[in-house]
Amino acid sequence: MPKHFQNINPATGQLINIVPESTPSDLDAAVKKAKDAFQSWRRFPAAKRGEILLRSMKLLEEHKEEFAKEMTEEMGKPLKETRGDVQEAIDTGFYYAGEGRRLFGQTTPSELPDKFAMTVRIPVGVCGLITPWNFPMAIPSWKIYPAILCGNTVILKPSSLTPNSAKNFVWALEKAGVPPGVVNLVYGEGAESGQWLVNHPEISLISFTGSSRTGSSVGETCGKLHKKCSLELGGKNAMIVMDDADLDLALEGALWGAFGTAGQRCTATSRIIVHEKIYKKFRDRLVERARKLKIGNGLDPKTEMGPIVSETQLETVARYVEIGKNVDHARLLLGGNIMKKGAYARGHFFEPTIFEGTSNMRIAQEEIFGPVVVLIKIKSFEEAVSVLNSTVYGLSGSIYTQDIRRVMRAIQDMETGITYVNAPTIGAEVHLPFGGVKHTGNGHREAGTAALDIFSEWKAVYIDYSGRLQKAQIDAQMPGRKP
Ligand code: TXE
Repeated sequence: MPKHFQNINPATGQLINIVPESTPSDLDAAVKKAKDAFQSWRRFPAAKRGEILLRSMKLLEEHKEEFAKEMTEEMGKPLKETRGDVQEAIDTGFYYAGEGRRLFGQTTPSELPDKFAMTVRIPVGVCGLITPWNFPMAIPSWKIYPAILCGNTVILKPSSLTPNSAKNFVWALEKAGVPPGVVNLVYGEGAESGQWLVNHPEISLISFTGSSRTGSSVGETCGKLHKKCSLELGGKNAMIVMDDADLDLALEGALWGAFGTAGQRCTATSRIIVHEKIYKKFRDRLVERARKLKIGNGLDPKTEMGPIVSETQLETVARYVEIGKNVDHARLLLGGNIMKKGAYARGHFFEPTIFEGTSNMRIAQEEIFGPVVVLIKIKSFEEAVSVLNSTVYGLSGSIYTQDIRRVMRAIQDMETGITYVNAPTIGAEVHLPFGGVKHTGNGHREAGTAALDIFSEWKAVYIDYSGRLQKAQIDAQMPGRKP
């Protein structure tokens, strides 16, 4: 009897379904299918691949409501957010479908006469895609769509916490006409099946989104095995609120950035850096608003913040709150507790939590991934940017100000892959590059044309039509060069 794992609703504790864990021989069979399919898929015209993507995206549109509901059930975030998650997959499909008629390379003059030079993109091969639970359809779509558009075949291993959303997405691809073997789905716990993908000799590329700790071990193995590897890891994203900010706007941004998806976004706002002149006013209003957030089952349309995805994740959040109180000695302004009463008893709910602290505290340095935010008071713009840059992460940052000089300097000086002005740290769009600097990744970017650089290799092509041997760099017959 193969091993199984349970898919549990984090709002109710109810069992949704039981999922068989892929065995090593299932995984081997998936790689073999992907390898065989690669030979024909890479020759299939990119524009035609794009047409299949378009059909799949239309199927997602047709099933949006149903897929969003299933996602809320297994992941917990409110329906309006899971609709957004499916929408992001739809937008990604639409974007890369068009890319099938571009996939531009460059043409460039040769240094020699009667010679033509250009670049073309070629696929990498079989790609292993490892995805987390916080965007159960959007993140697989960010990886699968550009990967297969470029002519690769893939094996997706989604988080064991959100298997159904991955299944729904792959269903749409298959129904739209993606040939067998091009997209393969395996299920399992990360440490086993994820590791297995990373180590498999026939898998040429690993694209991973998840924790920094797992990401660095994935990167290390890929380095040893000479695999192409893209990593999208953690964040400790900060919002700066300057003394000239529109406070109502900043307040709305702070609430959405910190407590949207119960803080379980890689771009979630987990530090708010506030100028001393408006600090007290902003702090008091934030606490008052956060206290009123409606917490509950994401299927209830009134819910503003859903549960934490799993018991393990809930324990991590609670542990960090203890660190905040007892190790960092930060001042707890709101929340800090697991919600255990009444309707919350069977789910994994945590109160919206606000600390007042300083930049060096552990709760202001380490990724918590829950509804916990730290307020930090600063005296100047320079200090604000220096605090924002003071963590090992560099995913997203934002600034609220009316001063164009500060805006331009923030764009220049924030050590982040994404910078928002007068908007919270969340809200990426699919046609712009997504990813971060420092420990947030390893230099790659997802989404937009940047993802094509992950999922294809550049080939330089030289076509010599001179009819004689021409030697680059050393050919004395080259115009203008001395013998
Ligand atoms: O992540 P993991 P978890 C951060 C966040 C969160 C923490 C833990 O701080 O609290 O990570 O979450 C697979 N080899 N983020 O435990 O373990 C795993 O099955 C190969 C930030 O969920 O990194 C899943 O499919 N694969 C992040 C995926 O990796 C392995 C989103 C992520 O799991 C593996 C999620 C291994 N050894 C968590 N171990 C973001 N950047 O948005 C696990 N996996």
